[in-house]
Amino acid sequence: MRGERGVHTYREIMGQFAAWEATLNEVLNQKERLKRFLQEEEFEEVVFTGCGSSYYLSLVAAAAFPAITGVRSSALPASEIFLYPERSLMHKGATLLVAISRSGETTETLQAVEIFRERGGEMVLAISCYQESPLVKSASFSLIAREVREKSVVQTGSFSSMLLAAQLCAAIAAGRADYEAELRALPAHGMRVMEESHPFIRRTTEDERYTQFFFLGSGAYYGLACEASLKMKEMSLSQAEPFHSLEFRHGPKSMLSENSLVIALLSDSAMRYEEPLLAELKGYGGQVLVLVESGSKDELGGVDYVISIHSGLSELARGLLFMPPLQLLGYYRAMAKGLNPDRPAHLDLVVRL
Ligand code: F1P
Repeated sequence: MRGERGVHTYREIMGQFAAWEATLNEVLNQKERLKRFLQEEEFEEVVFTGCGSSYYLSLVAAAAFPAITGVRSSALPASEIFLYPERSLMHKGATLLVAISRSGETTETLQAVEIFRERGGEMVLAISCYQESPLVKSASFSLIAREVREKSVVQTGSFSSMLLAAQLCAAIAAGRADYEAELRALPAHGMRVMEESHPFIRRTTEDERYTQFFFLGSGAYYGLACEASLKMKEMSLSQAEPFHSLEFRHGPKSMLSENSLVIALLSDSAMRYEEPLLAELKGYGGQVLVLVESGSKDELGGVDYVISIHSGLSELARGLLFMPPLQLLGYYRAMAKGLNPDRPAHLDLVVRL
């Protein structure tokens, strides 16, 4: 599969808004069936699992699900579930396992489902892009982002579309029509945010001074920071690390230099604490880029760059809008370094053990 560098990744990043629209229709068409499935068994907790990007998606979903549904949730890499089942699956019978995998073929995720069932677990919800995959075949119910057929090894539109499916699932489980309406508005907002931020992202990422990237987020935005950091790593082979925002003070800030770009995803809940942190980081020589609902550089502690998304949506609905610009950040850094973001070094489309 040769060709121009990055064509697939670029197409998949830019095409994801149509995929979101299709995913919304796909899930909402099954709303009544999904509701019945979720009401079949009284589950007391939800465990989200996956590998790589799909694990980071699990982190976002597990942080958002309790806030929407009131049900306790956690996220674990699939390998941790099958290696340490006694610690990971403590509430036999009362757990909903949500297994997430673009391919539906990743061995660790399949093994996590197997061990869950062996230990008496019954409810498995699969979120994937492929109906005919082994994961979907083994699940009790599935949500498929079937428009997504990525050719790039790196997950972009698949991540955001499957995350949207997970968020819709929370809205449906809780009967939250208000949250569902917010999610329906995302494709239009996504396209607008992308149009507004694209030239800026391209310019910033071509700046060769930046060799080190730190991604900060708290709550549900931490998983997004992890995924954005992984995009930067995989595509551009740059040093990139995610942190819970306030954890950055506890050691990692020592690594800041004039070659660092800190990318902070600000949330309403944590902003009061995150703003002073950004002002502090400015003093250590790095540059700071903030993604936020709205705010100016001065209002945000004198940071260097701001992407304001002006969505009018709640914190948990709007997080998804940060992802396309953050994916582009990795893409353009890779292009500027002469790399091919479609095919990261040593990485395969599916990891089979
Ligand atoms: C998980 C994953 C991807 C990554 C690469 C290797 O895949 O880690 O996130 O981009 O393709 O596998 P999946 O289980 O979501 O298909």
